[in-house]
Amino acid sequence: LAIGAGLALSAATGLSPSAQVAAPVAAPVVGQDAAPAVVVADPVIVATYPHDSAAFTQGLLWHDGALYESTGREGQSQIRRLTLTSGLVEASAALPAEQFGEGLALWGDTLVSLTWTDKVVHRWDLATLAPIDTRAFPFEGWGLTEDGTHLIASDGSSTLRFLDPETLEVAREVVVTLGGREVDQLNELEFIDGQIVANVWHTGFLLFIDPASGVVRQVADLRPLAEANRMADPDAVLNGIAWDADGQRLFVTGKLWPRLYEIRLEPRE
Ligand code: DDQ
Ligand code: CA
Repeated sequence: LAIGAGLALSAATGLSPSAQVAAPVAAPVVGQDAAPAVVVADPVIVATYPHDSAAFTQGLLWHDGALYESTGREGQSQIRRLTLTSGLVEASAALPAEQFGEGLALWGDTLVSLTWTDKVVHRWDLATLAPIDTRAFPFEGWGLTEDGTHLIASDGSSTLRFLDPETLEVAREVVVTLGGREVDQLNELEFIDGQIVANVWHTGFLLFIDPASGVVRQVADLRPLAEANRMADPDAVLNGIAWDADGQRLFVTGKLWPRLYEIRLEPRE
């Protein structure tokens, strides 16, 4: 039984989910003794950078001194290389106009990108962004990342799929739970220090997920950033997590947000 992300978040953390999502108070769950503790963390802004406020951000990653971003919406879906400090698009490639771009991951010297409901996955040359090939994919595409062995994909449900990077076959699946309840609407992903980090669609929360069990160990409350970037367009939500492993820098942004942040997380007292 998948219940709303908001319910699971509020039950497990005592946090109301979001200004944008109703905050029902979940009934106490019986037999929660086994439910693991969830750490709540708050962001400290280390740096603020410009971000293209026309970019409907669907995927974000850092590699070798640059940000790579995939954008969505039909007719506006692109793969982009960005300069961090200026936010400028240094190179870009367009998806077919009828397609809706989604998650983005790096595999070798290729970028792999999902589409929402177009049932295809694209590969792009990392250096030139030239298209390499397009393969069939049976699932909705939301977020994408990789753990060095598999691609990891979300589809808006509580299930994450580990995919063979060459064949796209499903090697295994994990169901994400928070305080013993399934949490769905998992969207953009990033693999950070052995954990899968996901933002939950239409909330200001990041979940830090144990890839073996699906259990959420930490929730980062980025609602202040979401609030600071709230637009008239209700689709302008937190979406975009990138990790610079060498520099140990965490970047976040959102769809249509004019800003991209480097943040550090501090456990709440
Ligand atoms: N997703 O990225 C969460 C998978 C989809 C976002 C879609 C938001 C705009 C939907 C507009 C749909 C019009 C048919
Ligand atoms: Ca990412």
